[in-house]
Amino acid sequence: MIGRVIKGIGGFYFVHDGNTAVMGKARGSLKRNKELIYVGDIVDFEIDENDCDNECVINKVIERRNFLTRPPVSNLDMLVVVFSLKDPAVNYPVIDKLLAGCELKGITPVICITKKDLVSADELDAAMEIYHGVYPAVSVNGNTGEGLDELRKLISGRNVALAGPSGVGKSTITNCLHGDPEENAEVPAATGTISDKTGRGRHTTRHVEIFALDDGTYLYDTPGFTSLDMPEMETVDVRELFPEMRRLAGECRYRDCIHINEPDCAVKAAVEEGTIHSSRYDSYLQMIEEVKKWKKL
Ligand SMILES: Nc1nc2c(ncn2[C@@H]2O[C@H](COP(=O)(O)OP(=O)(O)OP(=O)(O)O)[C@@H](O)[C@H]2O)c(=O)[nH]1
Ligand SMILES: [Mg+2]
Ligand SMILES: [Zn+2]
Repeated sequence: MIGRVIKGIGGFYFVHDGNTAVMGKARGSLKRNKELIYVGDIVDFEIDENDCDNECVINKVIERRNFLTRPPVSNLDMLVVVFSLKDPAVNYPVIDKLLAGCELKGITPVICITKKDLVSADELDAAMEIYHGVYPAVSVNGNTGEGLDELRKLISGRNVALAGPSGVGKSTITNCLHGDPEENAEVPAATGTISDKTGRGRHTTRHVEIFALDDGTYLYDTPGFTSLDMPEMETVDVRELFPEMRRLAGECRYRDCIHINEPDCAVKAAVEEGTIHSSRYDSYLQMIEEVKKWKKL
């Protein structure tokens, strides 16, 4: 049988076959080869007839489409980059780096701004404007459920994870989206409160767990991760990770233009005109600086 690993705890895995989850373990040969099983893996498994608890044995991991190491998840096709503008405040370079990581991994990003109840309509509009025409963006109130239908539509049928800083409301959204926890035979994702002293959330979600929604969406709830592993790269590679810059490829005077000090640069012109948002350009400059630093090490 073919199923998806939706949770792993201490050598035990929960495999979802499209209807229900069964608990199981890896076949000895997998363990001997030190083959890892990631949450998100599609696996070949069978029910262990000798086991009265109807546990299963995982025979084989089907080839992964992609995987992340922190957190260890596989086969994502979409990432919802979640952040709030207040409690906690947004750090755009961190968000943009996460978006750039998606570009590298071939994962489609979607932006979800939470806690819209804590800021003015103008503040929210200004934030949405940054990603307008670059990535789909929704704003939600996790407590009332406002905006969640729009998010539901965007992620429908996808293997999707929520990423973003701690305390922004990822688990709150996950709980709203997966609705009936009984059906998943799992407890709802833990939510926590922002610690008053630091203004940062406590990391209440400590492991990765996938919730199967009834529209075919596989929703991954993860600890608050804010970055994806970035490989070493050249400064000219960074521009490829910003879709709004990629679109202007070939329009600068120099083909290897990195859009900083070169004359006749289409990107700098777009930033001045406002068709590329200055916040995105600032994040780009920061990433270029980081790449230069790595190269000096
Ligand atoms: N005012 C307001 N509070 C919210 C909203 N969404 C979530 N919260 C609150 O924010 C706090 C943190 O929410 P969580 O869902 O635990 O955050 P998280 O992103 O899962 O955090 P980690 O698991 O630490 O990564 C909780 O107290 C929620 O009730 C919202 O839209 N508005
Ligand atoms: Mg959480
Ligand atoms: Zn340029």
